[in-house]
Amino acid sequence: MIISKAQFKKDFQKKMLSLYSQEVEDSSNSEKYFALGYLVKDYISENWAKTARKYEKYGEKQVYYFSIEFLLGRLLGSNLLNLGIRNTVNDALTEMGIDLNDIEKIEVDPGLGNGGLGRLAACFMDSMASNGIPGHGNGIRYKYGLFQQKIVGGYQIELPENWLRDANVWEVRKPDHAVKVRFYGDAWMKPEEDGELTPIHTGYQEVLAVPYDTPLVGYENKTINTLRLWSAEIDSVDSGIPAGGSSFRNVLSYKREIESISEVLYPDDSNYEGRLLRLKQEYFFVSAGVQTILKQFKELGLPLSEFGEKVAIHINDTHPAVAIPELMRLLMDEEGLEWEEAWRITQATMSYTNHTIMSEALEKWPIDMMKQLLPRILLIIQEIDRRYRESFVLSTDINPSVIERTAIISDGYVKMAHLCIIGSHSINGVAKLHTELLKKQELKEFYQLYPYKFNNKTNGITHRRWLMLANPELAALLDKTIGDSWRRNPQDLKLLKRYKRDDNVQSEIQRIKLANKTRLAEYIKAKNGITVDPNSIFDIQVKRLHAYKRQLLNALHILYQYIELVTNPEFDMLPRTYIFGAKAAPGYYYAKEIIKFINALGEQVNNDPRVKDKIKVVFLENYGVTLAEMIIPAAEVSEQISTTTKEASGTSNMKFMMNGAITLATLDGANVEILEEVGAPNIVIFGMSEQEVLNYYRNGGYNSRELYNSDPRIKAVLDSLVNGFIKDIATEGRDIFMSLIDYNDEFFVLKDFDSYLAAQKRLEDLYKDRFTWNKMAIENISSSGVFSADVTVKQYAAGIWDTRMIER
Ligand code: BZD
Repeated sequence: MIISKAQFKKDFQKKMLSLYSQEVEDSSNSEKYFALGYLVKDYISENWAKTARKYEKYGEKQVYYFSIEFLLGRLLGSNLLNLGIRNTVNDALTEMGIDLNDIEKIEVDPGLGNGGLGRLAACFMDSMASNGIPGHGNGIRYKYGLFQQKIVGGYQIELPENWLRDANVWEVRKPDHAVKVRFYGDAWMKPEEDGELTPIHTGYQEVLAVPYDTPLVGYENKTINTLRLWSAEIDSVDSGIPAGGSSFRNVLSYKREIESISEVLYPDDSNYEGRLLRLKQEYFFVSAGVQTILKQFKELGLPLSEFGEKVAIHINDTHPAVAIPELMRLLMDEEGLEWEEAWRITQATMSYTNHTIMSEALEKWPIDMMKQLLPRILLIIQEIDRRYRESFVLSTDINPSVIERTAIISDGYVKMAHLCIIGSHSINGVAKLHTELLKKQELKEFYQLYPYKFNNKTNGITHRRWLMLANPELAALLDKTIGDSWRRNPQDLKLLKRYKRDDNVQSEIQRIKLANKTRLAEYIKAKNGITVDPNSIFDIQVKRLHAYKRQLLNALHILYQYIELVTNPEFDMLPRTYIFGAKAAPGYYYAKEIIKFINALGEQVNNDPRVKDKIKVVFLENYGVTLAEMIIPAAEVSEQISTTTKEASGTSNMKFMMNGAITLATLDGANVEILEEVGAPNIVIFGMSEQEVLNYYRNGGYNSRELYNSDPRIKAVLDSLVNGFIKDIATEGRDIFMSLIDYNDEFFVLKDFDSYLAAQKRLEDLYKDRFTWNKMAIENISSSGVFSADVTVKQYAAGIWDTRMIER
């Protein structure tokens, strides 16, 4: 959109008056944020309505991305950017004596996701809108996002994340579009006189699902898609009140029960009640979404048989898997279709992405739980399962044990990944290696049955948030050097390659990195009270804390350097600042112990005069999207050190690369493709190969105690965990020691230790030669374009959803 500074100023002043009855000069930063936010939403509104009409007019196929998480990050900055008015607004505000950055900081970062999966959904939303793909999100409007993390005495403490305390300027509540979702009751098939069976569902509880819509603004293309998040509300006091009647107390507790459905992201699932609530959440947003999509489709006046040509529903991991039986239910019970036709439409509509091969993360629900909560849905799943099994009756080349293992219902559980594979036309992994592992290991039998359903879609990130917004100085340098076509076509970043030896560009890259490091150093000083030298190497690992991601390997290497520094007069190293950011799941005890270990290590190293400031260890609390936007542009080393085969893709690896960090990596997930793109001289690879890891797992692991006894470095490091050398980790040190030695080092931390040390040394040698290092940084930036989510969503659109892009 185009707007003059003068017009904007007028609009802003008017908005301030209408909202707060006061002048801009007299307003607080918070008031300025809300006035600006509501004004930007007004700017968005016109094209929001138009986009919907345009899609309708051209009869465009619509994609609905169903995800239990959307980790959007702050929206003021990205909306201004995508509307194309960020510079104008910034200049106008500056003239009014206002700093846009100060205002942007007021916005709460809505933490409606755990990590990579939720952030991927958000990147895809941005990229779909920016490429004119009619793609909308469907999820839950949690009242509380992922917990806020505080570090107290080195330990993680969790506090509620009340992100809605102040108004959310971006959402629009649409009570008139509310729908009802049914839980509990009894369901059965009633035989009719004509021999037909009619589905009956009685005694259910009805929950009102109220949608809140958030605009998803495309980059300078007038496209505004919609993220629809559902909130659970009590319908009317006489619907479904439990036995005991509608006394005030009963109504209140009933209201609380209903509202708890959209209360918190990922409730504790270590007990039965928690798990039941999770299943409720899944069906809640899925049913509301599918009902609405079907209703909108019917308004087009087309026959239901064409549903799959006009609608694609994408199932982001198995959490929305009940979309499959839910669409079947609506098509049969509400629309009167026969099973076969409903099934054809459902398969044509649904597609599924798998995000993990970790078997403990694969969802399965006890049949009894499903029977209690979703009786009609269970009947449909049982019928899908029965027909699946029956479809093999005549085939002689399929082993019955294969059918048993791939069935949806077995051992008393409903297996959600199996439901997704059987009920969808497409299943994809999120990086080449991950997809290959699905095909040859985890889902091998399904791959043999349905090879045509399997495909790879390597993850991507939006270069608008992760480069343009997070690193404006680098973005400006790119514009100046190679023109600004990369903004629309991120693969044009490769034009920068020509400048990898250019003195000017090299020194600019280095200057910008230093500026970003300095900014982060100031933040660290303010937050953690630690002084770090912006001229030291900034070595960063930020991601969820999980044993397979191996923050422990990083920490043990720091401990190794520390021991060397204080015991070996010969040892020398370049000064390095190790930065961590990681939340541990509240019930994940071991992960929390590693957080404590890192903090204790930092406390000691940072304050030991013998270290002479060669090492600083910083743990930044409450890692999330907003913090990532400051941390990632300041990184020089990107730690991507998961146990090979365990990280499905990773996406922070792509963000770091795009910002000129050098990746220190195992050949896991998308690191493999990063290596392919950037070339071996521009990345530092270490660790076991996929084959070695798989072989060890097949043979029950390796002998870590032997390694401990034979490698003096490992022995010194591990002993210092338990002999009091590192203070204040008596319990944690012992538990970590035991996990590595007594429990045989499940994630090969020690097995990869030697190789990791050597890689760290190579990295340091490379850093000593600034010309080489800057050249590597430039190679990384210029090779990162293929990891733009724009590329990824276009592959989904062409290969899975069969959607067109609308002309900009
Ligand atoms: O998904 C992550 C994978 O671990 C990454 O390798 C990958 O890059 C991203 C995106 O594909 N998985 C998750 O983030 N998973 C979850 O957050 C999650 C949430 C709820 C329940 C189970 C898993």
